[in-house]
Amino acid sequence: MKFSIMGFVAAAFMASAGMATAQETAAPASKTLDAVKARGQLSCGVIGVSPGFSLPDSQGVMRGIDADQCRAVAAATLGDAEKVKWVVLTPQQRFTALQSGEVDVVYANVTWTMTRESQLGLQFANVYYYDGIGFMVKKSLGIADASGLDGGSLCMLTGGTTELSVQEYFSLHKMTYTPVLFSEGEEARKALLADRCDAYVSDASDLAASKAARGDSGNDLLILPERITAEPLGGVVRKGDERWFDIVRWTHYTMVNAEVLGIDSKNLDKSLASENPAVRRFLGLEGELGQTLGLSNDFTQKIIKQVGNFGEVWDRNIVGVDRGMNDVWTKGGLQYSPPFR
Ligand SMILES: N[C@@H](CCC(=O)N[C@@H](CS)C(=O)NCC(=O)O)C(=O)O
Repeated sequence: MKFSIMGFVAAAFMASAGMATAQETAAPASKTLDAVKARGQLSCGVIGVSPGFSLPDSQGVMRGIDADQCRAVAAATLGDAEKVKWVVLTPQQRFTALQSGEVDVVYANVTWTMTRESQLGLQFANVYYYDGIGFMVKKSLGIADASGLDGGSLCMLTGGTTELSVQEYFSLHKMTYTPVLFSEGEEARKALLADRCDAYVSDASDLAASKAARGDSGNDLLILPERITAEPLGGVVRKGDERWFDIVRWTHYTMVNAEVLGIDSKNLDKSLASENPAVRRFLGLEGELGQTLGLSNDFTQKIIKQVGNFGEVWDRNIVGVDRGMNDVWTKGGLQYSPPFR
C-alpha cells in the first residue's frame, strides 16, 4: 500500500509541477535533424536514373516520386523543398551511403525487406509505393504470360531483390532461364531492345515508367501479367535516431492525410479558414503537433504548399500505372495515415 500511495503522490507532484508523465515525454533531440539544419540542406540518396522515381529533366532538375519525397522532408525540416543535396547511388551503394552517414535518408526504389532491417542497421519509415516484380518483353516475342519465358534469357539488375526473386520463381515453376546481369538499369533496358535477352525483369513501376519513357516505340513492349513478389518501396533511415525516423514517417503521412482530407497545394489557403478541428490541428493552426517532432507547427503546410498531397505527387510523376493499391484507403487503396493527434 505504502508503495502505491507514494506513486500517487509522485504522479500528483509531477502533474502539478508540469513535469512529463509516463504518457508524455519531451521531444528527444535528433542528431540527424541537427546536422541537416546546420548544413542547411537535406542529403538525400536517390537512384537518379529511374524514370518516375528520380531522374533529372532537360533543365537538370531532379524529378520523380522519390525526388518529391526528399523535397517533402526538406520542406518539413528546413521550410524549403529545394534545399536538397541529391546523392546519386547505384542499387549496391544505397545502404552503405546511409550507414556511413553520407546521406540523411534514402529514397531509391528500395524494397522493405526483413534482413535490410535486421542486418543492415537500417529502418523503413513508410511505404510510399506498393510494387511487385514483373517481366517486360517485346510484343514480337509472341508470349502472353511468364510461362512463355521457360528456357529464355532474362536481363536484370544485380544488387537488389530481383536476382533471388527470379531464381525462386523459376525453380518453383520448374522452369529454366539464363540470367544476363547489369549494374545499371538503363543498360539492362537497352539490352532488351537490342534483343540481348527475351525479357527485362524489374519492379513493375520501373517497367511501366521505362515503357512510357519510350513514347510510341514503347507500344512494341508488353508487360506480362504476373507480379512474382511484393515489393513495398519505402524511405530508409539509419537505426538509432528515432526522432528522425518519426520525421521521415510523418512527412509521408502528411501527404497521405492531406489527400484524404481533400487538401492540396492549390486549395491550402482556403483550408486555413476551415472550422474542422481535425484540419486545424493537422495544419498546425491549433495545438503543437509539429513541436512534438522538433519541427515548426506548420510543417504540414510547408509540405503541402511546396510539394503537394500524395495524389498530386503521384499524378505528377507516375505515368501508365493505375493507382490501385497505391490509392488512399478512402478510395480502396492501401495508403492510410494514422491520426494526426
Ligand atoms: N526494389 C528493388 C529493386 C530496386 C532496383 O534495382 N530498382 C531499379 C529500378 S529503377 C533501379 O534501381 N535501377 C537502377 C538503374 O536504373 O540503374 C530493391 O530494392 O532491391
